[in-house]
Amino acid sequence: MDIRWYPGHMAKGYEELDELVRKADLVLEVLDARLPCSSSNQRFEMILRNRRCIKILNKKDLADPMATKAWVRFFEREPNIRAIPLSARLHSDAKQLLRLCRALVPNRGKPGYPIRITVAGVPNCGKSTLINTLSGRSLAKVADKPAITTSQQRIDLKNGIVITDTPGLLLPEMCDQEAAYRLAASGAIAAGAFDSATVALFALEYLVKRYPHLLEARYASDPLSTTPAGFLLAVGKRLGCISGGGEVDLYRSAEAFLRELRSGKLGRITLEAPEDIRAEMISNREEEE
Ligand SMILES: Nc1nc2c(ncn2[C@@H]2O[C@H](COP(=O)(O)OP(=O)(O)OP(=O)(O)O)[C@@H](O)[C@H]2O)c(=O)[nH]1
Ligand SMILES: [Mg+2]
Repeated sequence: MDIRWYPGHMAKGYEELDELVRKADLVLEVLDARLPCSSSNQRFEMILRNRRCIKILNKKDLADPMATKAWVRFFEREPNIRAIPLSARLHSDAKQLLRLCRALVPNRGKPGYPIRITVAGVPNCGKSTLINTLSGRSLAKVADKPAITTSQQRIDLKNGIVITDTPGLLLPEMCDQEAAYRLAASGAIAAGAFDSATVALFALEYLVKRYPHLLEARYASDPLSTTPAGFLLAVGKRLGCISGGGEVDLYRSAEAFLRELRSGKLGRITLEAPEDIRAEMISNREEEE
């Protein structure tokens, strides 16, 4: 079953974002550093037009540092694109971001002429957390669940910057289902909108190839667990997801695994590398031909 999740506030969210961006001096496009391509929203390109934009690779503390470096190089090959890795909860990172914002909009940030910043991104990527850290107060609602912010919130940082939080937005139709699986694995899609076992097995297939040592270190009770399904069983045994009949409960195991993956229990993991995306694009093109 394909993943599709487009709650009512999102259509309105696009219209309001379009209006907001027209008046913005700078847009912060927040991506998830663990899936920088899959967490990019193609509709933003149209909405942003030629607005000045910084791509923020947030949750860098959860992502593989080597992969994050590769993604920054990948994005910055395009002229005029700035990409910076960040942990939205860190004040030092937020301060550095503020300096960059001021440098990019030197003609504003004076009394009566604030720098107007819009923050946009997919759900649960850390937009509201970033705004709270920038303001030094908990003004925006934050939770580890997608679609917490459902309408815009304008916040005056009282330092010559006015910043607007926006709802996380996804595409109405998710044509790229591999991207949808990564978004689901990261926590950007509501729990009821996808099958946990399918998404867990999809993530495990990648981890078996890229990060087998992390899987083995956390779950390998059985040295034969080298397949995604084998690891899911090992997860169930390790975390005690056992049904009444004494068998491993695969659905509970999948949910427990996704919780561990999202919270960084396995270690720092990135779910896609620039070369994977290039390979996927080539194979999709070949399938279409
Ligand atoms: N580890 C880690 N967690 C983060 C980071 N930034 C945000 N989070 C967590 O991610 C979850 C979602 O954060 P929010 O700020 O609510 O995300 P959002 O983009 O505003 O989400 P929506 O309002 O649903 O669009 C929360 O549990 C945050 O604590 C980060 O840099 N590192
Ligand atoms: Mg929010």
